Amino acid sequence: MAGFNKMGVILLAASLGFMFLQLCSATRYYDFVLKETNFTRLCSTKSILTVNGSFPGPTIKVHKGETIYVNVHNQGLYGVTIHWHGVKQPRNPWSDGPENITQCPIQPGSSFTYEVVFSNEEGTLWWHAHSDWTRATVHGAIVILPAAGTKYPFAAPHAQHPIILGSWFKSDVMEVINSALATGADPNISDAFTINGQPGDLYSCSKASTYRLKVDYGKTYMLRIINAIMNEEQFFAIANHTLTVVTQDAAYIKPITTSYIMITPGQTMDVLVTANQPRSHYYMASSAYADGIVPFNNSTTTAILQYRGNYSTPSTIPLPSLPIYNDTTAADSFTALLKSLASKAHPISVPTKITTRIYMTIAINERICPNASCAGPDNNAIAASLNNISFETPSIDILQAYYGGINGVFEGNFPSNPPHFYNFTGDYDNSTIYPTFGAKVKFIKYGEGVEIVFQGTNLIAPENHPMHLHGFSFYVIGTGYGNFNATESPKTYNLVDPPEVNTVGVPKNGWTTIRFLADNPGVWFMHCHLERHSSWGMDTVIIVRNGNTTKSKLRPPPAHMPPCSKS
Ligand SMILES: *[C@@H]1O[C@H](CO)[C@@H](O)[C@H](O)[C@H]1NC(C)=O
Ligand SMILES: *[C@@H]1O[C@H](CO)[C@@H](O)[C@H](O)[C@H]1NC(C)=O
Ligand SMILES: *[C@@H]1O[C@H](CO)[C@@H](O)[C@H](O)[C@H]1NC(C)=O
Ligand SMILES: *[C@@H]1O[C@H](CO)[C@@H](O)[C@H](O)[C@H]1NC(C)=O
Ligand SMILES: *[C@@H]1O[C@H](CO)[C@@H](O)[C@H](O)[C@H]1NC(C)=O
Ligand SMILES: *[C@@H]1O[C@H](CO)[C@@H](O)[C@H](O)[C@H]1NC(C)=O
Ligand SMILES: *[C@@H]1O[C@H](CO)[C@@H](O)[C@H](O)[C@H]1NC(C)=O
Ligand SMILES: *[C@@H]1O[C@H](CO)[C@@H](O)[C@H](O)[C@H]1NC(C)=O
Ligand SMILES: *[C@@H]1O[C@H](CO)[C@@H](O)[C@H](O)[C@H]1NC(C)=O
Ligand SMILES: *[C@@H]1O[C@H](CO)[C@@H](O)[C@H](O)[C@H]1NC(C)=O
Ligand SMILES: *[C@@H]1O[C@H](CO)[C@@H](O)[C@H](O)[C@H]1NC(C)=O
Ligand SMILES: *[C@@H]1O[C@H](CO)[C@@H](O)[C@H](O)[C@H]1NC(C)=O
Ligand SMILES: [Cu+2]
Repeated sequence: MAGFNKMGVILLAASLGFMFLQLCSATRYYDFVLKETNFTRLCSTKSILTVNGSFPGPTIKVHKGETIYVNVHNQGLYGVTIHWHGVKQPRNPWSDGPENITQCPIQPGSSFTYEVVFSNEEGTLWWHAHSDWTRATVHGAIVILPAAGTKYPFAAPHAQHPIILGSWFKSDVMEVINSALATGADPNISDAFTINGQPGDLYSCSKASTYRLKVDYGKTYMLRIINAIMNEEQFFAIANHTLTVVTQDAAYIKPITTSYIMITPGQTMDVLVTANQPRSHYYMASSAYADGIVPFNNSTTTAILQYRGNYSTPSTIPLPSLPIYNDTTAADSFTALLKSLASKAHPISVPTKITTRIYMTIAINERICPNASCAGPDNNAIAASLNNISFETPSIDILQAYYGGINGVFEGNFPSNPPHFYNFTGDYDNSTIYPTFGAKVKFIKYGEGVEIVFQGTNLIAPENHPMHLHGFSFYVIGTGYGNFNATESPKTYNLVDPPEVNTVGVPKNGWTTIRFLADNPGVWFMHCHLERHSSWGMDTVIIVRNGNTTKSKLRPPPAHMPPCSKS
């Protein structure tokens, strides 16, 4: 230490501090390179669109309230956009992402920088492509740590790992959706589910690459679970281990101790797991919760929770017992446990003054096919709708059209009620089989207290629909089976500690009520997160108008939004 004088130590400390600052600011900029990459799964190799050649893509890590910039370079074969799922992006829909809703696609050979503005989110969210079905392979985790100087509302875990549930299709996903839309039939189902990109031991040719999570006995781990699956809700469990769920959709909940979870596409949950079992290997596993009549892949994806230490490799690995695919009781009894933490440090604020009420039916429909030549029901094409309007995506983004006053891109007449009332969950009402089509949006004034009742219907193929809203989180204040009853149903509302989420599963032939304050001016997509339903038109757009102060007005657009192609 002879050479070290006091000044040297100070200089060293100063330069370390400088390096630290540089590292911190460096993490605020990300480059995403979209490109085709070959992957081998289920005994065959195919090219998929990826970010930086990885599936799932890179993890983004921020602290609560930060802003990051992500420069997306498209070296792929077609136009793509990226969405920051669950990030509210106050006043900044320009960087929200859904194709032709808030921007036109980033064309091959060009790039676009997203400014991703975090506010009160804390926990786990995710990013994914929002163009056709590209999100199947273009997605990754967003980890949002507590702000500097604040803590988790529970003992900090020893380590944390994203656990991303995905779908794997042997064929090209764009062909899967394009051929389904061309024939009017259901799209082909996926060939496997994956955990962190790997199908796991129960699928052929997959054993060598199964994802392994190595743990030390006695330590507690946080699994940041993301359902990035295209079309199926999931049950997830770990053999012999108890799960403690502490967040949902980047908001703290009252901890739930459970042997399994049910998670819909679009949702995220942080789960604490203590490695307190004999040192060995244990499967974590996930399979579909599918309560409809549509086909799905009834297989199980696995990963291995593997204790470190000296022990002989077990000859068999225990599998958790997951509820069977149609166990609605198991799904509902888990979902019923989700309640906001609603503590002093993490308060909630459920709107009580409701000034905008929307009653919205959710349905699978038919689109009349010339000469009855389609492969869907009644030789028609399958469609889907909200309030009997099947959303048709325009070819100029709605945000640009709204901001710039371009006529003819969208209509502002999305209705606040279904076209007529009938027994939605009982009758097969022929007058609503055929929806109307168009890009109809719902305008809402800045500052309104909004309540939406989602009403499932029994048309064609009823099932649970995970409804997702961009630009907001919302409180799920009530849910039930059958038709919403304006007298009876509100008596069951929870205004004390309802969960605050960005995606909610509306039960099959049931209803769900959500509330939020319309405090984020902009153009915000709302849609079912089952990808095939969204492709069929189970979508709409909410435009929250500007308020009367600078802080309640939309920001101006960034300099270079991707241009819309002239066609
Ligand atoms: C992606 O790859 C590019 C270059 O190939 C690199 O500069 C960038 O840091 C990578 N991004 C991430 C998030 O890893
Ligand atoms: C993927 O593999 C195919 C067939 O082996 C090959 O022709 C192609 O160049 C590969 N693509 C990439 C991006 O490596
Ligand atoms: C869909 O599945 C059918 C039957 O297995 C197959 O013939 C067809 O090629 C598949 N289509 C796509 C786009 O994968
Ligand atoms: C896991 O639990 C099962 C059922 O309770 C038990 O039979 C088995 O011994 C446990 N496995 C290990 C490795 O502890
Ligand atoms: C589901 O996945 C398994 C395993 O990959 C596969 O063998 C099967 O063909 C898939 N399809 C169906 C309809 O189950
Ligand atoms: C799905 O698999 C379970 C076993 O895991 C089985 O009991 C059930 O019958 C299967 N259902 C269908 C529709 O294949
Ligand atoms: C769930 O599916 C199984 C087999 O696929 C069947 O035996 C059982 O009756 C079904 N349960 C319900 C509630 O539909
Ligand atoms: C978006 O608009 C472009 C033209 O600007 C069009 O090529 C593309 O198909 C549209 N995307 C969707 C999902 O409609
Ligand atoms: C609606 O239909 C369901 C299923 O057939 C039935 O149980 C229910 O009683 C009906 N409700 C009304 C109000 O008729
Ligand atoms: C209603 O639609 C169903 C399915 O297309 C058809 O079978 C039935 O005959 C129709 N009923 C009436 C009254 O049109
Ligand atoms: C501005 O808007 C708020 C509601 O967001 C309203 O309470 C207030 O009266 C408005 N002020 C003016 C000057 O219009
Ligand atoms: C709502 O429930 C009340 C009973 O409290 C019943 O009288 C009324 O008919 C129901 N309304 C509808 C639309 O089913
Ligand atoms: Cu749906």
